[in-house]
Amino acid sequence: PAARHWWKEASIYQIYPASFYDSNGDGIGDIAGIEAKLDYLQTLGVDVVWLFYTSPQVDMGYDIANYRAIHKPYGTLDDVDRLIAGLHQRQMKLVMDLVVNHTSDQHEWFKQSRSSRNSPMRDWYIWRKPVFANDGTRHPPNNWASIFGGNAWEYDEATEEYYLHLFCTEQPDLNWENPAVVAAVHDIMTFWLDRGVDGFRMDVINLISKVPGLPNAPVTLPSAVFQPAHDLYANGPRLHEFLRGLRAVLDRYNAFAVGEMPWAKTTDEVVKSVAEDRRELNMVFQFDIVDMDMGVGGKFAPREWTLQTLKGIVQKWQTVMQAQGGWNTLFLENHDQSRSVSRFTPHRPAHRSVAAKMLATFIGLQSGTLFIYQGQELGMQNLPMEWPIEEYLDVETQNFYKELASKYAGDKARLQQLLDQVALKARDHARSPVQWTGEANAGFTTGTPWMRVNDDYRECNAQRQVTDAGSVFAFWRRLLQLRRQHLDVFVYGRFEMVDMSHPAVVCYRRISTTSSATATVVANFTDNDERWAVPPELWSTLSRAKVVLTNASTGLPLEVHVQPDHTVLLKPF
Ligand code: TEU
Ligand code: CA
Repeated sequence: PAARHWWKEASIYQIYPASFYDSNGDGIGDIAGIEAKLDYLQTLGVDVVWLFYTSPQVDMGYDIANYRAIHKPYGTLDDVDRLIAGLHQRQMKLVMDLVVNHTSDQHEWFKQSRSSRNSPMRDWYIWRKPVFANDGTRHPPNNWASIFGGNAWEYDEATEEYYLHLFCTEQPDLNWENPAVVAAVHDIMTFWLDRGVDGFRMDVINLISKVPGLPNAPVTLPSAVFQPAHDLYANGPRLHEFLRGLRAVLDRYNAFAVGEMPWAKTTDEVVKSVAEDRRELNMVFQFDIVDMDMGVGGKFAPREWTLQTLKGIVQKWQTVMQAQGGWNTLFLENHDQSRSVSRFTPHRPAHRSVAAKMLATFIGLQSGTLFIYQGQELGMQNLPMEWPIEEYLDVETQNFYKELASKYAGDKARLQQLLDQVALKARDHARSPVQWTGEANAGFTTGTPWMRVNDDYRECNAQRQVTDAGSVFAFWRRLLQLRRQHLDVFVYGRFEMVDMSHPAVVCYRRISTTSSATATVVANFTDNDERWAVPPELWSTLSRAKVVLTNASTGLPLEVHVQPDHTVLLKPF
């Protein structure tokens, strides 16, 4: 059985500071706002809070200009110290985002590096000479596309070379092949760990080692000039060496790390990064579930998914981690994903609450460390379909829209299809202000919110839900309690998928390895009544089972198990 650790048992709540709670009326959430809501978080029952820092905000804080200061509108280092004290007083912990694949182009390091080809810091970033074609035209060193659209290389007129930026132009990639960069990152970690931070969420950590020589990517999008190059810049040959270096710093503080790992090539690669005996990361975010509905053309390309696809992903990761001594994270939302009720269940306002509870149960009782994104505990949903594109402020959405609006200018139907994908998947859906009350601006700010508040705040807000025993909030609270009370089942127990093939129903079991306790989760993902035949091996267990958590408003769905035909009638969701 897996070794016990606090970071496996914790439930982690992600805060997106700009949209959490504004304490001073400037329309932007801040650290003092987080402090003001610590009791709310404690009531919910989470153990760890994750947030981040200083930057010109081209990519909302993922372009860092100073690793040792806080973005001014969020507050100061003193505010952080107070927040850490407030959390620790409540036996809660703090996780910081560590964004070290790239910096902002406003970081001193980059300013130095770009100042001249002979700069002592030139080699801190990835600079390459242009390629000149026979006709004399200048081209970037390879054909890589940026993750946020266009070319991954930016030409610097002054020094006549290109630098690599996998994300925005303003986010130059650091050169991890340079030991000085590695040492600088270790120093940043020490700086925050000394302040009392308990761990890090490491942004795109598997991109820090790239394939040597940075070769051209194969042409997979023939109509595009620049090609997706994930296989060349993700999980490069030195990744595990770098991860072990980061872990050595963490180990001096008993701190932990969750690595974000998009585009990992194989399951094995991911497991290697978290297998306990390898001493690399404690856990990773892998993207199989949240990439399930993305087509070949990228994030905004549509792709149909089925419940069997989802079950296959769950089954694969739950089994592989358990078999190979790795550790999972469990998440359906974060600041880069749209709202799970709108995305993974049939989107109908009348079903919002019951669907949110179903998803909570589905994800929240699996094995792994559970992450909840702000607003998910309230069942917040996507922005309304009819909102115009101007309300979407995220750089990814904006870049994408600019590119496509011109490309499909003559084709209204095609353009509409793309806008529908934005309405379904844009990162903006997760970034609208948290809905605290039914008052103006959902009680998020007394000023003008930096981003428009979702129209549904009068029905969906924390004030209503905290006191309502039937709310999504109350449901999450009970679920987190249950998880904590039965660690041997829900955190350390074995996972078994019961029904891989039913198109509408998920059923899995959790089985303690230290006692006779077991739990069975049954969920209907559709908004129809569904009949599900209980497998014979579960007849006796389920007829004796006690229902401990249900989102059914009338009756308890599991009571139906004792009916003679051993069929469960599952109400919508
Ligand atoms: O995200 C990495 C990542 O893989 C995203 O580009 C993801 O593909 C995209 O957001 C999907 O829409 C991290 C951060 O979470 C994200 O907010 C940053 O923009 C990105 O890194 C760059 O730092
Ligand atoms: Ca503020």
